Amino acid sequence: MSILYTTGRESGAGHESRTAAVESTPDHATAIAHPNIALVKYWGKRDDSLILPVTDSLSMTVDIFPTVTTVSIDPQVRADTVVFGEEPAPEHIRARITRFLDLIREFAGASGHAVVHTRNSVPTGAGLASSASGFAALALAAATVYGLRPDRATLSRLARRGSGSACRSVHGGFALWHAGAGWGADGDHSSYAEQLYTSEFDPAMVITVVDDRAKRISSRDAMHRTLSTSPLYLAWANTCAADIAGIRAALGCGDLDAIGRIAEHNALGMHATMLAARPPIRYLSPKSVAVLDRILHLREQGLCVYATVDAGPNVVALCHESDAVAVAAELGAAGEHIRTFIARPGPGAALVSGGGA
Ligand code: 2P0
Repeated sequence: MSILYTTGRESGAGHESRTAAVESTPDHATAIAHPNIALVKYWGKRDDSLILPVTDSLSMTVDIFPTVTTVSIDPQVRADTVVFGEEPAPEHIRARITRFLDLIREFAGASGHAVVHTRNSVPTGAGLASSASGFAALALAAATVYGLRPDRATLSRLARRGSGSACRSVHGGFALWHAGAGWGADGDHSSYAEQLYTSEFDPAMVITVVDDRAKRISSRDAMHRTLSTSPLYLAWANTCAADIAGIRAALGCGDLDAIGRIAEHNALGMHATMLAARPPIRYLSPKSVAVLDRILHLREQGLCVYATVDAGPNVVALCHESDAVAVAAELGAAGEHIRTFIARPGPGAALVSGGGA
């Protein structure tokens, strides 16, 4: 039996980039999207401005911590306005969102400034990046109010321009981001995520927050430094194609052990590339290592549980859903002030209102 986690229409095609303008365009649209956790990481861009990655990556969209974003066109305002929760967004974020809206407006041949309201449900400082869910929701809501009806591949490409990992949150369940080939328009058209079909199985993730402080170096800067200075970078990047093939095969037969084994070595390999960067980047903390040790210990006791770690100290354990509560209890006891959150495969980006949601 195949499983498809989705709330939206899928398209595997990547080249039908222009989408039909809708006949009647709503004056506002609200979209929801969830974060994703990569099992084969995206680490390194071949083009910074188009956000074209060096390697393919593969992730699971989760069912917790959604972002809900409303975009309204307001002919009265003289610049885009961005509100996070109840507060105006900091200027550098407003500027990044305006650059993204400019892209959407250019793509749609539309004009008019927007008011953007975004609400993240990630608990403050949970250490989970909200840029993936944020730009996936924003891409869908903004495309809709500016009169586009993008298919999933095109929506994924648009979301990628906001933040690379956002192109995977367009899809529910497991998604593969094709790095694509070439540069400029060729690269842009060929770099998008598609949803992967899986056998029936019961994956869960235990998100283990060991440190909720802001990181000292952003993933964008860390990625750049690793690519330009780490002698280990190419060795790691060269392993990603085989890791993707291995996980795709394992998804096809629901082999969580194989998925976890590959995800763990891919993530630790990515951290090794950073440790070898100049100057080095070390996101893993003593508490991260304590959690990694617990995961190893649980595995030695016969549990199917594996680790992945993003660009930060927090560890995500991949396990069977039936083991998740026990795994969370064990990992939560690895040190003081550790919080755990259990996630399952979640849905793709979806319209909540506007555009015939
Ligand atoms: C990932 N990360 O695959 C990897 C693993 C972090 C570690 O995608 O520069 O915030 O906006 O494209 O998407 C974080 O990178 O970076 C990320 P930009 P993004 O999930």
